[in-house]
Amino acid sequence: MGRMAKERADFLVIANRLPVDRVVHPDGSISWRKSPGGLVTALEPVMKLRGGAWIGWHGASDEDLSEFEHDGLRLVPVPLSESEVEEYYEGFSNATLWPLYHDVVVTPEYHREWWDAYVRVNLRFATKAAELAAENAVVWVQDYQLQLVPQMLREMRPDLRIGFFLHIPFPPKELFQQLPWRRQILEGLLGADLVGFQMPGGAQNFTQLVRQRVGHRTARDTVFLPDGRVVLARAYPISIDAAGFEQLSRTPEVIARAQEIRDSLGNPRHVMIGIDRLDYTKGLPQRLRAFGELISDGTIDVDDAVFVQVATPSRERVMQYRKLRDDINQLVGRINGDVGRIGQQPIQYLHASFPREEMAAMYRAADVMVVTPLRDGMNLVAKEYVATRWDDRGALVLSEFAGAAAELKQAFKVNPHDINGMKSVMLEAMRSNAVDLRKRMRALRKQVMENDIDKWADCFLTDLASVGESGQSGSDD
Ligand code: GDG
Repeated sequence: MGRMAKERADFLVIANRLPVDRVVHPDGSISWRKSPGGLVTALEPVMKLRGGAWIGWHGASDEDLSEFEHDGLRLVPVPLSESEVEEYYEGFSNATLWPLYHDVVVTPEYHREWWDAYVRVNLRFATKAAELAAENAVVWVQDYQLQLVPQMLREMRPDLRIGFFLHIPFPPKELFQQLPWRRQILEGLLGADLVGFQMPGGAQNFTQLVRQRVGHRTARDTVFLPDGRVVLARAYPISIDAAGFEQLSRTPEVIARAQEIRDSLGNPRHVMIGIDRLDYTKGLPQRLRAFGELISDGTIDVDDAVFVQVATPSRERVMQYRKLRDDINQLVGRINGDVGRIGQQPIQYLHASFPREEMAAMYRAADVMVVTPLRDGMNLVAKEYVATRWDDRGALVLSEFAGAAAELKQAFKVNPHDINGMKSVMLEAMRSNAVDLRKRMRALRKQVMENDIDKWADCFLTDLASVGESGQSGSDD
């Protein structure tokens, strides 16, 4: 085989970001570090297992890098200009689509220049993939930033098998229809052979919109295109490398560090922990208010409980995220000021990101893990917590509005909009007896350990390989 042919890939993942962040050391040298966030957590083990190449932006603007290897992964950077970062990434992706797809938790902004940049950048990703993909390769496009890529790529390379997976919720039609470019997005996604969603509801929203807005015939999870091609729309609830996470949490270093964390908190009766990207979808203010009120109204004593909230810095140049950061600072300051005592800050707030080992130690240190998004595609933090509880101890408080709630049935469920409800469920989780907690945790662990990320990828890729084969053409709904 010639050199060119060898460089082409049979399996390609395309995501907005490469799975690494650049670190500049004091001596000026640079290295790359795995970046936090759900998509990376999920796909990194898949890529390590299957090989192939990962196409994505490397995180800095106005810089054209050639491909490189990191930790066994073949990484292919796509450049973005400063204005594209503003208009395609911070603008259309994170100030239009992100809030629209998360139930308009904040108001989405619609700007035509942002859309133009979104089209331009999607075309750049598609072109790069078209160059790199071997004949008949499998290309797996990821997430809301790249919804036009499937169609663009199919036009350039009809030989490819194209899958798409949306990591965030796909909204109901009442919301999606706000989008001035709704039809283009639907048609963009229909370029894929298989469109994957976290939840069955997302897949149904999509096929319904395709029927109504694009006018294609659909039957259950199948869309029939006029040219005879079929597209499947199905749910694949994403997961984690559950065994790997459990293994990490069993190491003597992590176990010792978990104890050290509890000691440094003064060994209170209840250690509650929240870990999230600092995002307005994650319901941080609501849970901190609920916890603060439990102390201020005397239900729990400030000596008995500590809430550690880790908020990983995220999208810091987007206005809504800066505002959220200020709001949380203020809220934490107010609660600690109102109910704290000397040496007793009931909320320990950390605006920082941590290595995986430290995350595992925090999960091990938490009696109660509090996960209360207002809307979340899945939520991997909830699953990671469960994976580290190999002694069947600990309690998970989980929002009904996280995709994970459908699978993690034995969690303590909350409606994050209902502060009183949240207070009583948090209290129930704190006060439950060991037998009840163990029963719940066993069931949660069975679910998470049996449905890991390998299974998720296998299901998706097996279905992707078989789209269009006989047996899938159903009748009209
Ligand atoms: C999107 C969807 C969906 C966080 N801080 C640090 C860190 N993390 C890791 C966690 C976890 C991941 O980031 C966060 O994943 P989530 O699923 O909770 O949330 P999103 O980032 O919003 O992910 C979500 C996901 O995609 C996958 O499809 O579940 O619904 O919104 O793995 O551990 N990791 C490290 N340091 C940190 O400080 N090392």
